[in-house]
Amino acid sequence: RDDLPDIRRKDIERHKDASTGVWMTYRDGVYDVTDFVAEHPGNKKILLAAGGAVDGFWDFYAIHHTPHVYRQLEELRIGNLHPEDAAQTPASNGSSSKAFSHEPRRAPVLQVHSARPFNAEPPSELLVDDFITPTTLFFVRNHLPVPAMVDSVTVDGVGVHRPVNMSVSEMKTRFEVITVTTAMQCAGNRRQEMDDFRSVKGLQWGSAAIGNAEWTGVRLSDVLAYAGVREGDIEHVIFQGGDSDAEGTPYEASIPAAIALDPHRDVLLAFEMNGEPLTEDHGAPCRVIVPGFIGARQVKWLRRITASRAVSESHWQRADYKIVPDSFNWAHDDISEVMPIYEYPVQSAICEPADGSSLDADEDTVVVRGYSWSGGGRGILGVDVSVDGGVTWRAARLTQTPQGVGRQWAWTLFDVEAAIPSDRRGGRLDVMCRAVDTAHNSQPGDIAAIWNQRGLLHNACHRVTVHVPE
Ligand code: HEM
Ligand code: MTE
Ligand code: MO
Repeated sequence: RDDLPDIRRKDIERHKDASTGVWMTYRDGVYDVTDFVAEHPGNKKILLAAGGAVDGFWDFYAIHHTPHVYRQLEELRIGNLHPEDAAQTPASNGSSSKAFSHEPRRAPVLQVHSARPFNAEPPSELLVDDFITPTTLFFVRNHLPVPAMVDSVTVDGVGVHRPVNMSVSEMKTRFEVITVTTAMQCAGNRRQEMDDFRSVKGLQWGSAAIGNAEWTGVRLSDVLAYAGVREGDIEHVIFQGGDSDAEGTPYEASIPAAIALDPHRDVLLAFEMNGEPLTEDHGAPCRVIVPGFIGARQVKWLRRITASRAVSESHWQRADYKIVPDSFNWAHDDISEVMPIYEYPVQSAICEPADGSSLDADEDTVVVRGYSWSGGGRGILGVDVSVDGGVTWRAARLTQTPQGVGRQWAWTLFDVEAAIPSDRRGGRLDVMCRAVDTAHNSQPGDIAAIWNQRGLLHNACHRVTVHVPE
């Protein structure tokens, strides 16, 4: 960046607020983040680094160490840190090694989007080999470092007559233990495709930030009834995780009380995944499972359940996991007024063939396989597949397990074998899929209609291109 001026540290220190503009450094770059502050996905935390270096903060908030964030940062560059000052800036404050001391071993097969905190998804071709996703292949989405294990969950808040503080073994003896098969999908699944269309802010998830598992635990509705909580007294139930940020603020999310108290919604305090105790990455020893909701509400490392009249105060409930349209102005509009996302809409994606792959020369058909799912317990009625870019469609064969009306929590896998049109030899096939759920909702045809600033709920028709040999 030879074209940019050298700037002294003492000049940068004078730019700490809106009146002077907000400047920060990263390594030897100087950035003017004045306009970016309001729309920063991590909220006002960014101001902790106002007039100084972000390097030490990013040791802990290491989610920033991605090419995607570096690219956004470079767009804000105004200069280079003067070489004499650069020599004196400590590169790191070492806070990361302590915070990340509980990270478990992970399967090498996962494709890592952020190493600290750990965020990774399996290769999508492997995702649909099994109806039940093996735990080692299940995507991991951690906002914060994995916490030390603590085996105790408390229940408190409005209307709680009998405060509860129990371990997993006490849960098992006091309440009925049930197993529910449900898919879980991150609201950021398929964000990368939306980013390709037009830039969005967030981790660049492919289409495998989803999995389908068997979760064993006790009903939240039983636990709340035991504590004395009654419908009518409260509006929301807040879940607090054991993981917390650099200032000690824990991960938290909430769900509407009507969902939490309804036994038919199968909301669980789960301690097993696929018949084994929860692993560290998936929330050991106990997490919340809210079938049909986005992953963000399904709090891992559960420590505390609070019956409440209001939604959780957390950043992830109030300022993130919301659909922020193009027209939203971060400086003037109030993000806390925007409806939080709970249920996921209808989704499907092709896992095989992989995008950009080549078919075998001697094949005259192509096998297309993938997953489909809808939130809110809506099942999948059908999945149509096109191999000619959406001109003609055929129904795929479905693999699903019946779970009852309004409780179709598990995903539906699909497959179809289609003839390769002879005019495609030596060219490309444009493969698409489109699911319809039991409420007859279908997926939008194009990304433009649903594009949003944080790249959430990307459920437009999935499309892959494959090469056909001569
Ligand atoms: C989240 C960019 C500075 C704290 C994010 C995300 C982006 C971003 C793109 C979204 C990540 C995701 O959801 O996947 C930037 C840029 C910065 C900056 C371009 C330029 C200076 C900072 C600083 C701090 C900070 C200095 C702290 C002192 C956070 C936090 C989150 C976040 C706490 C939320 C993480 C989460 O949801 O788990 N930032 N950031 N950021 N950022 Fe920054
Ligand atoms: N719970 C806590 N305590 N901390 C987190 O960072 N991430 C949430 C949710 N629960 C998270 C959490 C998000 S955004 C998702 S998508 C799911 O966990 C992912 O669950 P998994 O990592 O078991 O796949
Ligand atoms: Mo998520």
